[in-house]
Amino acid sequence: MAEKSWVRMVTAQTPTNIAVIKYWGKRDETLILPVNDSISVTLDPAHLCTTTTVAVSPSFDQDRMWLNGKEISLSGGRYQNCLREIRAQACDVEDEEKGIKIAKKDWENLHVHVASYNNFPTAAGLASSAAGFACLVFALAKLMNAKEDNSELSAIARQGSGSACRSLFGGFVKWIMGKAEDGSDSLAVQLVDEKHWDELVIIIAVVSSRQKETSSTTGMRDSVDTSLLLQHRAKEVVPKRIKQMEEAIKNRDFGSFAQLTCADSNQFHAVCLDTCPPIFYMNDTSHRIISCVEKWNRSEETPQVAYTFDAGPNAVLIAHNRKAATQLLQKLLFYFPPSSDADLNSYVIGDKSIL
Ligand code: 2P0
Repeated sequence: MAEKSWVRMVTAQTPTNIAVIKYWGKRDETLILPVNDSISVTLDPAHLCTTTTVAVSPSFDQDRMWLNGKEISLSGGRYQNCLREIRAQACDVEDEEKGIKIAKKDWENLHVHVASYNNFPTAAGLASSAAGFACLVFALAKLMNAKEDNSELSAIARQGSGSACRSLFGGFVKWIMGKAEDGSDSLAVQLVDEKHWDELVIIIAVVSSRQKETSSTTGMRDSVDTSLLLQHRAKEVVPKRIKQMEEAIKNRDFGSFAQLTCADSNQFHAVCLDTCPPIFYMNDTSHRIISCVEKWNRSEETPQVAYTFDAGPNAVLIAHNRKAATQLLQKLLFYFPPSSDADLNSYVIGDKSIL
């Protein structure tokens, strides 16, 4: 290895993803193995994304990480698992321009520094950990010249946060739950790329940017331990919905897509209510948004908008096309005017900017 003064850096950007068939419940908490398959849509990186710079230098004496400018501990098992797994895949690096040469065996003695920024509220049900771990693993893989493809990297990102495995791809992505005990077949695959259904417009109504009260990890654990509905959902409901959703996406069948997306969001929140103690992620504003979309969809020949809510009150609204998105924004602004008491305070436009 060359002298101590060099630093090698890589920067990557990874968008967040929104599940249309939800992941909720683990069968193995350490390896992060889910109780069912899930399907998500990845947002345009221009909007909700994480930007991560990773650096390695012989002058670093420990692994360190800063999130949105504040140092955070890397001692947690999830970070350690990702760092260990990616280091195991590290290869020789030769950067002639900078005169840097790192042999495969050197990586176990080198430390990394990580600086990560989210351009959206952290831990407010907008899947910040998904973009964060996906970006960390992707950036480290580039830094360390790991040869793994994105599906193989997804199985590493999964060990940071389950939903992170789906952010390694654009378009619509399926996380296959897998069967192997070691988790080697629990990984993400791309169903279709971002061009396949590009007339969809995703609008996120930020109902609250406060941190959620029940973390997904704790909530899932309680649901697995106490909810009978979760057992029924994982065994009977999701396998059928996954097949139907794959068909709807392949055929760009918005009516089926919207029906499945809304039903799956509602069942996920029903599982949360069926958990002991019950978990409330949505609030009154979320419920009003659902009513508004349901009423509108029923007044049309086919649904115009799908809604889905994750572990927080924010609404992810997927409009059939630009026209439906424009109408949706008009309705949102009418029912939730920014100056009223409603705490719906901003709109974040994902996927395609329509403002
Ligand atoms: C999803 N969510 O499929 C579901 C829907 C929230 C509701 O994945 O414990 O942060 O890190 O694996 O990935 C949020 O859970 O949980 C999530 P961990 P994660 O997007």
